[in-house]
Amino acid sequence: MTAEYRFSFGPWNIHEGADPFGPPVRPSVEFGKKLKLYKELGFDAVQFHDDDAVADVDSKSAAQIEQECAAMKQILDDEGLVAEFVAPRLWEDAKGIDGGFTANDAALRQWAIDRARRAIDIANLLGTKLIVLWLAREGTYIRESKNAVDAHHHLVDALNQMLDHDPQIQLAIEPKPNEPMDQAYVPTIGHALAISAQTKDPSRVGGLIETAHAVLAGLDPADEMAFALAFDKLWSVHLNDQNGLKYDQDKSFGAANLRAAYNQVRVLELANYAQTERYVGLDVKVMRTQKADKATLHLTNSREVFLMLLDKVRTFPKHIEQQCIHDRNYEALEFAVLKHLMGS
Ligand code: 3MF
Ligand code: MG
Repeated sequence: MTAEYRFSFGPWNIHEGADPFGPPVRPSVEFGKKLKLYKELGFDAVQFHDDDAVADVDSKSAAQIEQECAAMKQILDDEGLVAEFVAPRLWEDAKGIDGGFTANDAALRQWAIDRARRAIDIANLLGTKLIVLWLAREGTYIRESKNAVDAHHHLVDALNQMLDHDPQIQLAIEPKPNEPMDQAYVPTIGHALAISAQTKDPSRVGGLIETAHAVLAGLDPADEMAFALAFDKLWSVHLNDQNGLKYDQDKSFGAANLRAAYNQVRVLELANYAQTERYVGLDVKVMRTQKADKATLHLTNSREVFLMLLDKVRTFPKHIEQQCIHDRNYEALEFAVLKHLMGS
């Protein structure tokens, strides 16, 4: 029996279309309305930032956090949705300006750890064991501004404190090589898993691979996924697409490189990812040009492309693959893949 894939996206994927050069072009959609769209669009799980669940999270008491999360959990239950993960949004807070866990100021490093602990509490209250760490500002604009060796120790220290805070929690690092920083400290899944191995409980520190981030690192997203899958460390994905080395585009899945998208689906399928019951997450931006009433097509299109490519993976003639590999005739194998993808 083939397991079924389940899909998630983050509420930030339905957005107003502002970019660094211009203001919003669509009205904002209220959070509750976004949640109502999930099932309709074919999605089962919500990716949360901590402050999506609890606005202004730093200023709230434990009791307030509990109350607000209970209300959010009730909405999720009513909609038949689950929380996939919670991610501490350190990068939007003024305190995180120099990075959180690797800030030069020890008091700010402590703030980041405290905030991450709150994100763990929120995850528990929303019913998920997964924390995603996109280490947005953990890096530098100029190398001389930090001691990079110390920074890695600070990162391990922060991860250890999160692991201590809750013996069940799992941490998935989402590597990205640049943007907003010139250089990030954890650019690839190799770096993420090396750091995992240095923590007090490597079995609870894994990764999330985003297509665009891998492309920005000059790597193949399917191979990045395979590396994590080989060691049972792929705990989520952010499928999208990226047209070369430029700003982080978060294009619809398959839109820039259909062949690479096919290979991402193929590697997930080869490793029985669906059976792990982890989610196929999307992290896609709608084009700024899109009218408000058609501003969720990037989500449904990405999901549909995934399912169409899944069908391509499952129907690829295995005997041709085996014969070509046996003959070491990869030219023929490549042509067979292209023909299959083009429907002939
Ligand atoms: C940035 C990202 C982020 C993370 C998200 C979850 C806003 O390039 O990909 O999306 O995925 O914050 O940690
Ligand atoms: Mg992402």
